[in-house]
Amino acid sequence: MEKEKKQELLAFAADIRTQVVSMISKVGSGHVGGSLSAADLMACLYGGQMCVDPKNPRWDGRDRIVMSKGHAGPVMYAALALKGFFPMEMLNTLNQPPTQLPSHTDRNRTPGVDMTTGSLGQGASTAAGIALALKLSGKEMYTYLILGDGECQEGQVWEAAGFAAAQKLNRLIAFLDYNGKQLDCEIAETLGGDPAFAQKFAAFGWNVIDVLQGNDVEAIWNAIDQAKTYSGEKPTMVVLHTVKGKGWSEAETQESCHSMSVTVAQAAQAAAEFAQQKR
Ligand SMILES: Cc1ncc(C[n+]2csc(CCOP(=O)(O)OP(=O)(O)O)c2C)c(N)n1
Ligand SMILES: [Mg+2]
Repeated sequence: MEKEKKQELLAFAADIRTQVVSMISKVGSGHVGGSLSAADLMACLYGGQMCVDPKNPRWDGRDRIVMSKGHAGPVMYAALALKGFFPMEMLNTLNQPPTQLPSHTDRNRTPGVDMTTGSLGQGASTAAGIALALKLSGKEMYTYLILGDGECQEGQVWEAAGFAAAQKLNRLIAFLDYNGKQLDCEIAETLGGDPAFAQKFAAFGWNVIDVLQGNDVEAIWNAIDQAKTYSGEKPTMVVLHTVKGKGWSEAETQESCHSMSVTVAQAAQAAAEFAQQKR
């Protein structure tokens, strides 16, 4: 990756993180952890990998995106606002009715959001449906799906995984935000050890790319390139080994940063930390 491109993505990821914590501080609390763990992925998707038009969010030729872990709405809103889908000031309205930015992503409210999510597991099925519809129409666009690791305890994820493989949805590119934590405990605790996500998706007939540095923009970018150059018929799962709350020491070190209260003063302190991460 060119040095300038990496620099640009690092800056974008830091700006996304700054906006996530800032918007949550305006409402007082929210889903910090799972938003920050996915910030680098958002930077890569909206920083060039995904084909979208901020001035025409429903453009038919766009790639589609389903944030199945819908509670991470803030990280998507930050990326969308920074890309110009809507004014930055709108971020201050997060989760305060009649906002266009509900805590969980909603396709009927927010420009750039393709699917309503929040009930974990459902986005896997809707993304498979979107990818199938595009394929049946002979269209070349990609469908991107973002899943949580706790979310993968929903049986629906595996129903969709089998369906997507059976339908040969090779333009469905999914990401598993494997941050090791769910709402109130560790994944290993719930599943009794190593959940072996890469092996499980491979067994369900997916092309799997395991990214050990799941918060490294260059590693994520390269994985997406690899997914796009894959010429087989399988859907692709990119397993991103991430850190919940990544980038903000206060969140990373909390016992649970899944949903946490954030003051305006804390947001300013977090912004200073993120500013250091721009290079
Ligand atoms: C069907 C369903 N059950 C429970 C919840 C409540 N819930 C919201 S987030 C969450 C934990 C999700 O953990 P994970 O998928 O690992 O997300 P992340 O760590 O990325 O925040 C739970 C249980 C929900 N939204 N939907
Ligand atoms: Mg998790």
